Amino acid sequence: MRGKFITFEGGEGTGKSTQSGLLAKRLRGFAIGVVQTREPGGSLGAEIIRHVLLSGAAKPLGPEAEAMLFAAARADHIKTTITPALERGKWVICDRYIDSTRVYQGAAGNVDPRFISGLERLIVGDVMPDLTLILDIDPQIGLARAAARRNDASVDRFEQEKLDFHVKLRDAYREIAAANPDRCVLIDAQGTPDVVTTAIWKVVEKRLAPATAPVSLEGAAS
Ligand code: Z5A
Repeated sequence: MRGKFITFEGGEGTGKSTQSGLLAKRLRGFAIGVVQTREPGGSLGAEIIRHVLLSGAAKPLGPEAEAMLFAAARADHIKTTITPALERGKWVICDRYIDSTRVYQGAAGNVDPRFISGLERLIVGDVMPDLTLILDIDPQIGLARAAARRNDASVDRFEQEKLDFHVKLRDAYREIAAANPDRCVLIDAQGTPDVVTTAIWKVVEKRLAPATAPVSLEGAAS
């Protein structure tokens, strides 16, 4: 039986990585096999492309080219990580996926939505998330969290963008949540990590019923 596919989305510092890890741990407690992954990245080829994108090396090529590079990374990630895991009955938790392209390259980067949806049709097909948790936060708080975590390390390609770019991201994520209520749930990410974890768990329990999932024969730790 195919596993479930959960994606986390949101702007900078919303707590996606923190909450992905906590959800993976909780699901493993139900003997569900979980693969925790991220985009861009999550496979050998995609991690190479991640470096090109986040270093800013591809920025001069323009947002369409960046969208194609994110799509190329996604193609490898789907083929080598996501699909095989789902077919083995694992639950896949992915930090960012298609909505990041829609929002960063589309809404904030002004790439034509037809271009984005064309790439999506070609690359993603029916490998769509069962549930997308969109962590929502005032961008100033998110950027401050990301800066505090980074300490003195240099900012990446997208963290360098100005505040109005991050406000556009938030608005676009909210629009996606409103337009796709069957797949997406907006989560208030401003509370403490515990409060956010509780809100997420309520949604996962209600929508995906992990307590009734088949026990993984391959072991829950993988
Ligand atoms: N991108 C794109 O443009 N197009 C695409 O198609 C895809 C991606 C797939 C990937 O960056 C970049 O690629 C991303 C979009 C673009 N833009 N940027 N920059 P990344 O993978 O390096 O990082 P990220 O995805 O943006 O994550 P993040 O912003 O760095 O963080 P986060 O995962 O959302 O949050 P976190 O690491 O869990 O938490 C951040 C800090 O806050 C940390 O110190 C936590 O301990 C703290 N934290 C977490 N939760 C809380 C709460 N609730 N309260 C207080 N503090 C908290």
